[in-house]
Amino acid sequence: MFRLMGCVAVLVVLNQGEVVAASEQINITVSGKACVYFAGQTASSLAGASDIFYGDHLVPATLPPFLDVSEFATLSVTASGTWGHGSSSHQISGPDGRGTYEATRSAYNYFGVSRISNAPLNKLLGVFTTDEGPVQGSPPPRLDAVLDDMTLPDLNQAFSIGGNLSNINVPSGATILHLGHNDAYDWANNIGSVAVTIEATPIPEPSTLILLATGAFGLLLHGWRRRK
Ligand SMILES: [Ca+2]
Repeated sequence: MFRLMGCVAVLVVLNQGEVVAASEQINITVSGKACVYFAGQTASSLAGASDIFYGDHLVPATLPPFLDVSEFATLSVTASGTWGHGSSSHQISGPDGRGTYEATRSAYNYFGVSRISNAPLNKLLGVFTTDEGPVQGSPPPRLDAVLDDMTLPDLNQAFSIGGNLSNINVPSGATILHLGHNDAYDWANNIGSVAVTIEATPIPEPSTLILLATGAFGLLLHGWRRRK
């Protein structure tokens, strides 16, 4: 009888182990016009603003596409396609970007997302936020795409993704990932788009953990009965 219970427990462990490991695939199209520094804004956030770097550019097309990450622990991203600037032949590249590093204008600090350092023009970027969005005027410290680990961004820090980045840690409290295109300013004249695929690994649920613990206990009991 105890041996039978042990076997049942093993089956529970295997079954629940599959649930924990199962990832979810999400596909999302990111326009070349998408700006991660506009995460959490609306097209009317700056109606009438006079700053030349963003006053005319916070429009529906430049708001970054986003996805709900509240249920996920890690994300692995791949992306393909081309995007660029202004016309069909101007500064085109894939999501890994091109040329030298492109620094976004400091005026974008206004929105509360810290600007990535040392990422090439056109690189695919992301930023994690809460549902409330970033705090205007208070961006966190900037990440450096060369020196810092891009799989460990904090809330409201733009980070560099490119065409392939695995096991990005969803920071504590994050509910949304926003995606966009690295540019200095003026996202509104950009062209093209990138197709992004995200393999998202769920956060283990407490009920799953309890079942795993129950299964482990069953294994121990099974071993103990066998030795006895
Ligand atoms: Ca541009």
